[in-house]
Amino acid sequence: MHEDAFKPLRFDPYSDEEMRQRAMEYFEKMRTRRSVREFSTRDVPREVIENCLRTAGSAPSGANMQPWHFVVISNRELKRKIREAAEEEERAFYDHRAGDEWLEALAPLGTDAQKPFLEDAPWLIVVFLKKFTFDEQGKKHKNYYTAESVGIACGFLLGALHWAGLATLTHTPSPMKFLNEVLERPKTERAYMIIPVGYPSRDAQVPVITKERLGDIATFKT
Ligand code: IYR
Repeated sequence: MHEDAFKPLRFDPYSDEEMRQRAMEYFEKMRTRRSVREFSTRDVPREVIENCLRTAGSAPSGANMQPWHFVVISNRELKRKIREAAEEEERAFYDHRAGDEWLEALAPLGTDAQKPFLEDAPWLIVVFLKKFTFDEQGKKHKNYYTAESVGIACGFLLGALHWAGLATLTHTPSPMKFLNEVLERPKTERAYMIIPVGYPSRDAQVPVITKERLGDIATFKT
């Protein structure tokens, strides 16, 4: 993975006017994304998922180690197994693992231990974080800023899927160790999140939430 060579950067700036327009358009698109928990079983072409994963794979990462692996599942039996194992963890979470404060914070989302979307969504993308990379000689290399890198790749992926017109959820049953077993991934990888992908069911509902305003999330020093 040694890339010591350099090449000129191709960079074609837009005019200020185009840039203003594009920034606004992107915001208007991305602000319509919602986490969906009620999925239709309608199929999504594999090629669309593949290209969104290519976008995820283009994300920046610590020392360009690309410390991610995506397991992409449409197999019914695997989805059923994942749902079963996830619901078992979630029952423990909602019964006793989560404190009252956490449950209170979740109450407006209306979530519970039932996770039908893990079977209904046509695709599940399970994102793994690689603490180490093995080179061609089998030598183990430590990866850097893995959590940040995988988070960025997931952001790229969620953006790409939304742009393509698909619904997603960021699902993190805890703990997610069972995914290494079910999906036969090595111990050096840690399941980071499950992203169900597909169409919302016809009658899907989402909680009414608000996002903070720019002045509350950003401070400008000019
Ligand atoms: N993993 C649980 C609980 C949960 C936790 C957070 I933080 C959320 O934003 C949503 C849910 C579940 O999926 O139900």
